[in-house]
Amino acid sequence: MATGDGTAIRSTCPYCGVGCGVLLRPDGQGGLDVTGDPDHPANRGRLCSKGSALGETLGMEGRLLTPMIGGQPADWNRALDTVAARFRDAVAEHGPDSVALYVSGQMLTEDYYVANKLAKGFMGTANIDTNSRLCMASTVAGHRRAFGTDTVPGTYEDLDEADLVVLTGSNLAWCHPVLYQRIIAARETRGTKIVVIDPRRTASCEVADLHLPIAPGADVALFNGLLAEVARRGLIDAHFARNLSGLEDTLRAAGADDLAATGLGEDDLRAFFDLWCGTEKVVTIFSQGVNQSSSGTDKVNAILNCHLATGRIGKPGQGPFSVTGQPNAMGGREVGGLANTLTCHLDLENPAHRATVQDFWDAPAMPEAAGLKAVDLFEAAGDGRIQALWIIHTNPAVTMPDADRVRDAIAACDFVAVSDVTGHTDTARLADVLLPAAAWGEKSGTVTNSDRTISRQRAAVPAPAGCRPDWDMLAEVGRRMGWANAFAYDTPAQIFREYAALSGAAARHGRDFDISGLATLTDAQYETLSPVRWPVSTGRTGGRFFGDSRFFTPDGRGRMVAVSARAPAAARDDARPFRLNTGRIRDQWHTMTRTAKSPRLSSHLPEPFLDIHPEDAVRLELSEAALVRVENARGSAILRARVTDSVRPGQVFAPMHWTGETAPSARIDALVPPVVDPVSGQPESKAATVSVAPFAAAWHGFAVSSVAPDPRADYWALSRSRQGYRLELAGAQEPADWLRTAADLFGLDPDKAQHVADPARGGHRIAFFKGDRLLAALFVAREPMALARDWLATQPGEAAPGILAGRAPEGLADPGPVVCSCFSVGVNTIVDAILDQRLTTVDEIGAALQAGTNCGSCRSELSDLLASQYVQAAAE
Ligand SMILES: Nc1nc2c(c(=O)[nH]1)N[C@H]1C(S)=C(S)[C@@H](COP(=O)(O)OP(=O)(O)OC[C@H]3O[C@@H](n4cnc5c(=O)[nH]c(N)nc54)[C@H](O)[C@@H]3O)O[C@H]1N2
Ligand SMILES: Nc1nc2c(c(=O)[nH]1)N[C@H]1C(S)=C(S)[C@@H](COP(=O)(O)OP(=O)(O)OC[C@H]3O[C@@H](n4cnc5c(=O)[nH]c(N)nc54)[C@H](O)[C@@H]3O)O[C@H]1N2
Ligand code: SF4
Ligand SMILES: [Mo]
Repeated sequence: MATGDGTAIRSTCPYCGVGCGVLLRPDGQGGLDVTGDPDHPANRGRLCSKGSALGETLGMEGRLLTPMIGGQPADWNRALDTVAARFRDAVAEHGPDSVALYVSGQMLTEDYYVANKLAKGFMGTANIDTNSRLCMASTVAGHRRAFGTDTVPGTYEDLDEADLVVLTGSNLAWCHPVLYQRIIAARETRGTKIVVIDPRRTASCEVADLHLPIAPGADVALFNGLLAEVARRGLIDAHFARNLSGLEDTLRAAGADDLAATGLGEDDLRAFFDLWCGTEKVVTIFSQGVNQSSSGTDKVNAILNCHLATGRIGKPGQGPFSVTGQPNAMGGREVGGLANTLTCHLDLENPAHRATVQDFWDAPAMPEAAGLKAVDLFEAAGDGRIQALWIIHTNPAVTMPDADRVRDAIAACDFVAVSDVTGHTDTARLADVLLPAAAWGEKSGTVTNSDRTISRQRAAVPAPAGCRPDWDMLAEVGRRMGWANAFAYDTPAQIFREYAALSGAAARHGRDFDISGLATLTDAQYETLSPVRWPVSTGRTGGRFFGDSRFFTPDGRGRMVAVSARAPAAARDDARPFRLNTGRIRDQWHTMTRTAKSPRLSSHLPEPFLDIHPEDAVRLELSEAALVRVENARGSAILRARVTDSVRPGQVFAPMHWTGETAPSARIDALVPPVVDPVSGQPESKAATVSVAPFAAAWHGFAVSSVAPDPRADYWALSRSRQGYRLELAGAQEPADWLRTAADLFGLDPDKAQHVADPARGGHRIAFFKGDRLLAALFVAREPMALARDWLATQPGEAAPGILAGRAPEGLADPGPVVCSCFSVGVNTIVDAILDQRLTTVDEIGAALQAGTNCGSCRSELSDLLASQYVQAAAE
């Protein structure tokens, strides 16, 4: 839909589950200008650093533009026929459970609906699972246990209206930045208190009134302790509790748990209990620190128990709030995209529910039991039980636990099709058939965000000739497998109408998900559909659930679930003394296939790292900026150590983003064991155990280049810069000939290079020029080097006579790593301004440098800089 001025198209950001509205304006060069949509209820015009940089990620570089079969370009007909034939043959020879789909919470609802209909209704297998298994499965299971359905009770307005917001297992400041900004705004107007429960001190702690550095995995113990305290203080809502089952048992179990497991001090616990018990309007936000755990479902129920017992649910400013990660994680749950769910929040195991769906689809076959969940699914792909696998919109060779084994399993599987926008992923490189997908900005459909708001994604530029939307490929394969009528879709609007109509039929079973009010949208109405919160039926639109204490369980009562704390599955011991926590950084999205294209986003944290406590660093004798080897029985990684007291002694943290394409030694899921929660099947991605030791590097290198380098070294990490690429390198053995090595690295002529060597210190500085313009430069030393990296990264393409000095010429400062991505303001620039202009607040920094004045994602880092000892000391 175009906006009032007729030039912008309204759409939704393709990253996180906040679901911010964006305005897209073609920039006249094939790209798009992307700004926040002031009219979207999720963001009211705001965007975070990732949303603001969308325009930089849409170029054709790296795009997959034609189908490939066995590594050779092929036409669409052959590619789709091949997929259909391989699936048909496998089903015919080995039965429906010999095939599987592995899909994604980033697919549009229309894509997801068709995938699920194809697998469950027509191929006849429930072997369709999604990366939401790694993300939301524990919440889904917890909601279903407590409410009878997977229902998010509240809305974003609750965040504006709460007096206390508890973030547990959520780094909202970096992962849902626009929601975080909403809470900060509420804090400014109504004084909302913020509590963060996280083993690490994260950016979200910056403005928190209280940070509880909980022992990894101990959320059940903490919320059980809270529930016992609620009971002790007489805060059980007796009226509400009449409609709850299991209260007594749950209170007993809660009372029996030991708060010592939380590792928290008396004062912290008391402060938290006082705040929670003393504040009626409390929202408890939870995310992956809760879900990605071998007790994830119990953690979810421990949180829900506290809200149910106090009746603080489904009322303005009150409720448990699971924030969804991916843009359509919620939509995927609605269509029943998991191996153990059925569409429209119906139950796969319920015969009446199945019959409704089967009749509606006129489906030949419906599985009666859950299919293989992600971890089991890839195991089956590796051992021959799955003969044909289709992976869509996800990169499991990187993001699944035990990732090296998953990579082997994909390689071993008889037939693997992969649909992606690029062929350069660890997963796509293993595909037998590669299907080029139309990307965000080129395709249309709907997504549902964390608060049940359905928004349109709209095409603003045409897809490249060789690319097709995911729903279209799925429907093509459905038709080619013999189900011409069931998959006769020409537009996403048709699919959406069918789905909305099915939700009406499903609602007859007394379920929550009903969007039948949208079943008769015309194409034109679908085109102009404004964001709308479900349910959308004749009975009601939007709103909250459960404030009236009516639930979707068979007896209509909410269920308190008795839970007891369990430690993470992997135990620490002398061989693996560190607990490895993993997660996200502010400016990268998962496996970086899109965000890493943006130089701005790439310069925030350009290298994979391991956060480790100073005491541990001393014990391990880690030197400044050392590389470390992190290891366990599953795998091994080499990462840059960052010594910081944001993690506790004995705990380390590494980001999940780096891959075979960007830093092959930093595939962190190679170290995550495939241990899952027994109820949800969600892997424990945050509590592996590992050893950490210095990596004995004989040399360290740093390179900048305008041509794509081809690194071969024990350690390397590649990122984009405005002028091309920057690269960190290290190796255990020094090559014999550095000039040759540099020439091979860049694919350039060694005769055209300048080479300065310092044999005593193992130093080499090698630069390649074309005319007087720098093409590439490599700096090598025995120790990690202090170079003006961010300035050097600006030099390729420039006349750079003094480049080999490795530092910016007099008068030209090195800006340092980018802190504010929106205005590209580096840390050195900020520190200089703080000192020179005696700035004391984040707003003053904004006034001086613009930093932090657009999306606000960096404000917590700015206040960190203001408080940093270095700046304090220099100012004195
Ligand atoms: N920048 C950025 N934003 C994103 C994404 C991205 O890739 N990049 N991905 C999106 C997706 S799909 C998701 S699912 C969300 C995830 O959003 P979050 O869940 O907020 O992100 P994570 O960094 O995975 O983990 C959150 C925190 O859990 C903490 N934690 C670890 N163990 C425990 C524990 O036992 N208890 C508690 N209480 N906390 C623990 C970690 O230290 C970490 O700070 O982010 C979404 N937003
Ligand atoms: N250790 C550890 N592991 C984790 C996590 C963690 O916290 N720690 N978090 C887990 C969580 S919560 C999640 S959600 C997963 C995410 O993990 P993944 O989903 O595997 O990661 P992405 O990089 O988002 O993969 C999306 C893929 O889709 C491609 N793509 C982009 N647009 C399109 C399109 O329009 N169509 C198609 N067909 N493809 C497209 C991208 O190029 C990319 O290859 O990782 C999980 N793994
Ligand atoms: S918070 Fe950022 S990443 Fe998430 S939807 Fe909004 S702009 Fe996109
Ligand atoms: Mo996620």
